Amino acid sequence: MSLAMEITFDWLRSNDPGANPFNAEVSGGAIQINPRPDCVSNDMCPEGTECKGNECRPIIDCDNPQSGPGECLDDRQACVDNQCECVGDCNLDGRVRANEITIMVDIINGEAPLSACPAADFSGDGVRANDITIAINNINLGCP
Ligand SMILES: [Ca+2]
Repeated sequence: MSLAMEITFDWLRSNDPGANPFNAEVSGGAIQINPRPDCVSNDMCPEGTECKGNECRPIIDCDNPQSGPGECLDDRQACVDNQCECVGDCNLDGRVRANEITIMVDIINGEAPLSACPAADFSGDGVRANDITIAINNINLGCP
């Protein structure tokens, strides 16, 4: 018995952006996952991607600060200025570092404004402990 399955790239893109966080290609009935291209600047990246954390990552638009969970990747991006950004990446350089966790804790404690780390708030409900958990995941897994 054989099982055939067809998934088109467009379907992956349009219905579930989280399903295609990598550089995926569909050909000959197989999905091939390619590493993202390395880069040091945006002009090295294909259309629709930008250089962040030394790799070309997809640019994903989003509607408002509450839309990170529905419109961005892997439940690990926040919507900042209508673009999906890695939760906890305060300086938007594509990586979360320990000092950025400290900034998030300062925001929770009221010792820093949200503007110190706009990507701290995953779901637009204020910075909370669950946002710290996501940011630590982004340290461990790398930004989506
Ligand atoms: Ca960062």
